[in-house]
Amino acid sequence: MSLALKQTAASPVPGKKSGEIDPAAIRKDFPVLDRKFGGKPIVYLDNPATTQKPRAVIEAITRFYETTNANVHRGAYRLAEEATAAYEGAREKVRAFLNAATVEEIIFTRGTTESLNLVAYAWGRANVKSGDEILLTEMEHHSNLVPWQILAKEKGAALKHIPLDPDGVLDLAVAGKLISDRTRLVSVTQVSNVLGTINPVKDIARLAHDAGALICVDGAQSAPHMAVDVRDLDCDFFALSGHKMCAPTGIGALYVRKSVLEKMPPFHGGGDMIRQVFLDHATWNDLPWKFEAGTPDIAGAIGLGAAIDYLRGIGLDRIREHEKTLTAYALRKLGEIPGITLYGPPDPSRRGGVVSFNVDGVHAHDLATIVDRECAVAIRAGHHCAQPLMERLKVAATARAGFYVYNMEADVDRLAEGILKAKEIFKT
Ligand code: 7TS
Repeated sequence: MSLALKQTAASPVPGKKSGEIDPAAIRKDFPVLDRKFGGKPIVYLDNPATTQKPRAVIEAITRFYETTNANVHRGAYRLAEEATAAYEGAREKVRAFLNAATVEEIIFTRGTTESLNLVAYAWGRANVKSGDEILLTEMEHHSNLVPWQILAKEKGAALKHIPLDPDGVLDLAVAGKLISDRTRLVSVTQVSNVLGTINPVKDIARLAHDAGALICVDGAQSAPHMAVDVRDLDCDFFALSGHKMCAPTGIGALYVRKSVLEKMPPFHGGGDMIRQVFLDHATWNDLPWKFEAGTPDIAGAIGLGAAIDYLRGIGLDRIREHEKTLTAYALRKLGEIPGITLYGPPDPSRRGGVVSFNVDGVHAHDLATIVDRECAVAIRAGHHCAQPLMERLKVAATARAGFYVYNMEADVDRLAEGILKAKEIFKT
């Protein structure tokens, strides 16, 4: 039975916070999902790359430009005061979304990549020295690998990596051995964008802190899909991208524990991040603005605030449950296809809504092209910006489907149909 049909008199409407969500109703909130290709409504499964935007977010951005547009933190006039209040209001929404203690701990960035680079540059340059170690994992996205490689090279520090077991789960026994008094930072993704693995960040944070190291969490694939509580996780840094959680591209956030942030030098220099500037030196603005040089993406931040309202309106726990059910269905349904290899933990409760796969005799890129052309299904194929993980899996590429609030079992069925079509074309 498709999830869309599970809506009964007792079932909640999308805005209510208990029970199953109704993806067919939610789908109507997303104008782009009205698009048809070859007469078929698009099935959008490239959500780990970026999600679609609900009308509420699009309208919040339009409303800002139509009614409130002005630069922030500088105007004496009412329009600018309103723009500043809307921008800072969005920061409060991010704080509440992550359950951070104070808005001083929330820095707006362009996304996860910039957030992690901020940590590597501002915190890393001040705190990592020759002989120190940074501990990562074998499943990281390039944006949680390359900034640390640059830092380690500059400082003469060493990088270590927590290995994966054959199911694509981090080996914590080895992690415990890799952490030492030389470890300055452990930086790990909460959910893998390829394997879907949910990592035990809280346990890793404890290991890191016990060794006197800090922990940085790449939340690009977790924050959109499950409730995140940075205080419960006890992490020092948490990075997210707005565009993967219904907000526009170009906006994201970085949470930094206040006691850590207070000791960090700035990232970028320029307007807004200063208190006073002299010809030869400057003093810094209060937190968090010390870390936000120049005119920020004001409309983007407001869009992110609207996206958070939208997601919290549905309920993050319900989103997680929906994706767990859908992932279990996808693992079953796709698993029936002869010649398919599914990657990541077999247990759906240990993974987010991401399913990577390969089919014998069909290259992942051909699969992605055929499921689109034949069935209007949008999936990604490639290395997913995780080349070391591809190396570990001994593949050049995978095809990947990733689910969100508007996906349903019928979408998985259409994907399976497309894969069978590809097998037919390639005669495998
Ligand atoms: N970390 C993880 C785990 C990611 O999945 C991504 C993007 C990033 C960081 C970078 O995010 P950005 O918003 O700064 O680009 N992942 C993907 C993906 O899987 N396909 O396209 C982008």
